[in-house]
Amino acid sequence: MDVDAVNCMNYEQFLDVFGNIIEKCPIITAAVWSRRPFASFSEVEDKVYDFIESLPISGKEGILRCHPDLAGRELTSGTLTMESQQEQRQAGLTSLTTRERERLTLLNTQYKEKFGFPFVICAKRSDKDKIMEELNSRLQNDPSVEILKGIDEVKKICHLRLQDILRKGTPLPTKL
Ligand code: 2AL
Repeated sequence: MDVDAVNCMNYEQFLDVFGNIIEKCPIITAAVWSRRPFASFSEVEDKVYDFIESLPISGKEGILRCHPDLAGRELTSGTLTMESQQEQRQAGLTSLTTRERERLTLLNTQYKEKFGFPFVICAKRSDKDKIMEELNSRLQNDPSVEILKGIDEVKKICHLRLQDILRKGTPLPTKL
């Protein structure tokens, strides 16, 4: 997909393709659509990050809260978004032993109790052992550090989702 195809998209088409580049935050995609035309595909990504950076702390926390737990209830019940399902599977979270799942659930709960938002990490750049290790270590951080770390991970997730869209391509929108 080249940037001309992106610039030709109407709002609904843009939302269809890019609506979940930040998990369950289509408002970000909706805001970025107003920043077109984009000079390149990577400018779409830059505008997403500009928008996130412009948010107050409460907005950044809100983005983190939109993320599902790793190996949480939604994974078990099959209600994750398609992207999240694929990411969690690739990190090996669909094949945890009972003991591993219980440990991750306990750490996730402790993290949420301390910070008030879920632990977020780019699952595709990790695996179940690294996730467990990182969760244990990040639990010791101050809340201000964890917001920054969490948002950094959100950007990594967004980058890979955009790469996926770019790789798969999308049919050229037909003009209405
Ligand atoms: C996720 C998710 O759903 N995909 C990913 O890479 N990370 N969730 C999370 N809490 O880190």
